[in-house]
Formats: sequence, structure tokens, C-alpha cells
Amino acid sequence: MSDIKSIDWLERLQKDGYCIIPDLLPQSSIAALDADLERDFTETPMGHGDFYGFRTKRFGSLLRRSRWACDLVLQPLILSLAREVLGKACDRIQLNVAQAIAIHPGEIEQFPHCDHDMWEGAKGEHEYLLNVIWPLTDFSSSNGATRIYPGTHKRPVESLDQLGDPMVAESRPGDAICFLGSTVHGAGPNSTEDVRRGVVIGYSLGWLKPYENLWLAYPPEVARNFPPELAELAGYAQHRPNLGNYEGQCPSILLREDVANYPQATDALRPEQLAAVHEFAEARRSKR
Ligand SMILES: O=C(O)CCC(=O)C(=O)O
Ligand SMILES: [Fe+2]
Repeated sequence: MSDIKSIDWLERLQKDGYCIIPDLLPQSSIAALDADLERDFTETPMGHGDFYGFRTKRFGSLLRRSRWACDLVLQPLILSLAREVLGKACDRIQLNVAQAIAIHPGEIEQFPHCDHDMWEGAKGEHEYLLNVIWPLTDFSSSNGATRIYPGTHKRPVESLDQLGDPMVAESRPGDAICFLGSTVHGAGPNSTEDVRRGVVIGYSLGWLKPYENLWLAYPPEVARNFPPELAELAGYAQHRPNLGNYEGQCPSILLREDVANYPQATDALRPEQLAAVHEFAEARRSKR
């Protein structure tokens, strides 16, 4: 693994809007993930639509398709970057997506876009999303390597003419291509005879609607087998105050063997909220 510290990667990410971290995971883990997904890549049809691409295959729910996907989602340096980038604007981060993308020969360049445009909220105050693309095959300028437009996270882009030249994320299995939700990027065209395969793992503010429906992708009987940190990222945690609760409780109760028939609605508040409502309630109780 590279000896550049996480603080330096964070600086690059914030300065340029992206960074490519070499050799972050062993090539053998990525190869094992790719092998587990082989059948899914074969069986999945080409996408439909000018954004998804007509010669591109996509499928999600990676955490239930391969046990190796967990190593990508929980990679410690990536998680610390995600928490640094997003932590100031939320109580906890969540998994936004875990999707495989195969760009087939003949695919055209994807529309350059910012991934945070999936949410309509005001932009500019804070980031909404950190995305990490993990190549499963070598990414080259001719086979569809992601194109990233450095610095676009810091300036308004009103038309595609203002983008300038992209940085082509040439990379190989084990590398991690990280970019902010505010950075313009898109998959490149594939003019080769080979398929470019990759996986995108995204992390977003825990109070947003995630891109991938986590609870359908990972219902309790699936998430029950996840390590606790993974289950939390995959939707089995509340975002204080009380957001994402199940019957007034943390949805992680559904991962236990013994789920109460009548759970007790229980506050999950941030400390300052807890203090404020407690003070108010105490004053009202003492007046009775
Ligand atoms: O596959 C890639 O290189 C990028 C795909 C992408 O940006 C997207 O689908 O939002
Ligand atoms: Fe994208």
C-alpha cells in the first residue's frame, strides 16, 4: 500500500475533487470479487437509457452477491475519508450504492455529470456524497476509464464547453478512484474489443434517501450475516433524531433472533436535543 497518509489523500480530494489511491486492496481480493460476479455480469442485460448506457451492464446489491464486496465497503482509509468529507453535515454516513458496471465494446462516452445531482437540495455548503470506483479490470483511456474533470467541484459549470480536459483515471485492480459528489465525471467510451469492469461504492450523508434501496437490497435475513459496522452502513441504524426508525426503535432490532411483537418507542436524540427536551419535560412534570 502507498505510504501517503490519509490526511494527504483528503487534501488532494478536497483540492482537486478526486484522488486515485494505488494498491489499496490486494489484487487477489478484487479478483475473487470479480470471479463471484462472473455469472451476474453474463446474465445481466445491457442497460436502457442514455445515462445508464445501451452497451453498459449494471447491477447492484453487491453485498449479497459476494462476500468480498464487504472489504471494499469497509476499507478503513476509504471510510475515514468518507467520514472526513461528510461527517460535518450528518450524524452518521450511510452506504449510498454498491453497484457493478461493465462497459462493453462500442459504448460511447457517458454524459459528464455530478452524482450529487440525484438530490435536489441546495449545493455548495457541504458535500453530499463520496464515490469510490474500484477497477475489476485495467482501466485505460481506450476501454472506458472514468473521466474526471479536476476542480469542477469548486466552480459552477453551466455548459459542457466549460469543462476543460478530463483526467483519465487509468488504473488497475486494487486501486481506488475517489471523487466527490460535486465533481464532474463520466465513464469513457470503449473503443476496444474488451469489457471494462468496475465497481462503484458510494457513501452519502446518513439523512438522505440513498440511491440504492438498501432495505430491499439487504433485507434483515441478509443483513443479519453482516458484521455490525456493515449492517449500520447498510441501513440498520438510526440517524439522530429518530430518523429511519422501525417501530420507534433502531432498525437493527430486526437483525436479532428475538424481535419484540410490541417494541417500545424510544428516543434516539443528539445530546443537545436530549438535554433540551429533558429540561422542558422536567419543568412540566414539576408543575403538575
Ligand atoms: O463507470 C464509470 O466509470 C462511471 C459511472 C458513473 O459515473 C455513473 O454511472 O454515475
Ligand atoms: Fe457518476
